[in-house]
Amino acid sequence: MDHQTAEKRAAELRDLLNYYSRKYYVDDDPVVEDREYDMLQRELLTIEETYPDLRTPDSPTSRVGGSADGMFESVPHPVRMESLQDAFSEAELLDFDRRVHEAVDFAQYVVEPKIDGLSVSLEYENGVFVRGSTRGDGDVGEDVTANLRTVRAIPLRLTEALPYIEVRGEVYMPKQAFASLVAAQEEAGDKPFKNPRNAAAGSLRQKNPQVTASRKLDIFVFNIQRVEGAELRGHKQSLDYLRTLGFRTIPDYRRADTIADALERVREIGRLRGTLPYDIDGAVLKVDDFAARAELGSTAKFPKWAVAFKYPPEEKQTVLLDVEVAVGRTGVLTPTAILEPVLLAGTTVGRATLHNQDFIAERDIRIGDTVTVRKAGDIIPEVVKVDAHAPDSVPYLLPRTCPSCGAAVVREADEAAVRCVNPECPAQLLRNLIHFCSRGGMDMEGFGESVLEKLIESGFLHTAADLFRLDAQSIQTIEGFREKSAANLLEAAERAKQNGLERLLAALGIRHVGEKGAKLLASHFGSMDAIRASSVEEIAAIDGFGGVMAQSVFDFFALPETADLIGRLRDSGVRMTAVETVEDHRFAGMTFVLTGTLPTMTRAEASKIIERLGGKTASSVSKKTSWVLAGEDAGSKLQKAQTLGVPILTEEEFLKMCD
Ligand code: 0OX
Repeated sequence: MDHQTAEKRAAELRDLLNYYSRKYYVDDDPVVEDREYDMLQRELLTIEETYPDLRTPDSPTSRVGGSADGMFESVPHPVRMESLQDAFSEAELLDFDRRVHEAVDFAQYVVEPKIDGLSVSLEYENGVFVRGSTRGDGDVGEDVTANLRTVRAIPLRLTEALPYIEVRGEVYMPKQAFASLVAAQEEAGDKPFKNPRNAAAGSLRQKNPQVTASRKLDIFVFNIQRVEGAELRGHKQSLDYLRTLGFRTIPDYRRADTIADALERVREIGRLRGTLPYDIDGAVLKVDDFAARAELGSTAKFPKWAVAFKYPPEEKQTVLLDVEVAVGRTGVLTPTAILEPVLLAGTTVGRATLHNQDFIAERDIRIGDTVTVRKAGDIIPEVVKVDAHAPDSVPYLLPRTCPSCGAAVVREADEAAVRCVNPECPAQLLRNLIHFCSRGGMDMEGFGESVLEKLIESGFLHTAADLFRLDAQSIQTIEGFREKSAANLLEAAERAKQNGLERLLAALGIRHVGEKGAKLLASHFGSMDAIRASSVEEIAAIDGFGGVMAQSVFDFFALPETADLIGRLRDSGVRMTAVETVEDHRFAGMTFVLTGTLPTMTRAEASKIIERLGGKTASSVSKKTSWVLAGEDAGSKLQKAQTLGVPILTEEEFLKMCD
């Protein structure tokens, strides 16, 4: 890879990894599998090793663990808590073995499971537990002694009054405890933890130790960081010793004399993975002999005497009990597999997407089949393959009629999807109206799915235009609606009439046209009539519009149903022209990036001002950025702006520019 390509890719990887880790640590909403994250991180590391000048202070590779946010005291780790280098294939384990044997003549390994929890250090003085801390960045962690005391498996007094010992272990939440916790959180209407590791981390970082105590955390200890009063020569020996001291040690550690034995053991742990009562995400190979370890030493990040083999995402076998077919907003029939529930990657899975008819046909998925399921991105379950057909089963075909309205469905030549094209199909109408009223559309508060469903059922809504013709009396015939709640709905509808062209276009749900497309159309044409009178070429000429989008807009407006709907909306008093937002054009052609917390306004408010003055906002800093508007705690974007020489504004300076 040449320098220029590497630079571009490194920037991409940094943005991506920062986004993923923010979703994971801050939003508690992981969006990719850990494996994917690890692989991307490794790609970035390789680039940075090849081109050290591309290393930036904000690189996700410069941080190995979570960050301390002041809730707990900092604890420096006298012995660094190193992390493990990852291997994703057996070939990489063979490479590891080769490197080990280049450095030392003789090496035996210990293989142990890699527990998916969080690493902690436990310190004992004269055999008494005195301090427990999180790993943090490996050098400094957080003092969570009070919370760790509540973990029953942590001995508060050892069987021997050693002057000093510091051990390292993995705190985790057993799958069963996780399932009960999630059930309780759902019951209470709280946002449930995504996986046992998040749950363990969240439970350990509690202000109130009683909360931690209620969470049924457990621990496996796997290393002696430092000891006074004992002489140990190898890993296996030290794990045996830890046991005699009263620690719950990492389960099933075994010695492997050769790399072949070690690989066999790694495979075996992989096979056992689904049956274990806790989550593991890999197996660890460690050189047993401490003298050999000392000879091998460490890199800046990892010990050279250990490696973690990461297993691919967990898969499980189950039975496909039924196929449920739903009708989406565009009339597409979407099949979902109803499964015999299985525990997969920490959660119980009872449904999985089947995508479309082609997906089903390619795998010949039939009702009653034994199938293998996996979580794509460890989040959305998916049927991977059929393991055995049910006796007397027949290939599954999506229904030929719409499950909602009974009209015949069609399949267009170049599409995988089967659609109901009946414009009056209630399922489609419901999906359409949900979108129409949503935040991204007309933003009509109160018009959620269940309200719309009831209004459709009662026969008050046949098209979106009917939303603006509702009256208090009809609404009140619906259960749960009184004078006040009916008035609120009417008020929301009344307000929405003045939204303007941009929102209306976004609400109409034209294929390939989202909020951004709607904005471009509205500011280019200014009125619904102007759009309807335009040709495909005119639409395609809008900066930011592609041919497919333009054709889709044109086709939408050519439909007689569209003309009819627009006419009805207009008659209902819905505004059909753009709300003029650009007051002057002083920021025309300029792109702003906003970062950090501004003193007096939100970033959304600042964005509105920029747009009103003809400017644009972007989410990442590049050479093309005109200005970076930075508030307090601005992070990597500010650094990037400084590196690239992009001018930086305070809110005060910005407001001066806007008068
Ligand atoms: C685990 C685990 C983590 C000791 C020196 C480098 C890494 N999650 O189960 N870490 C280690 O080893 C440390 N072993 C483990 N089993």
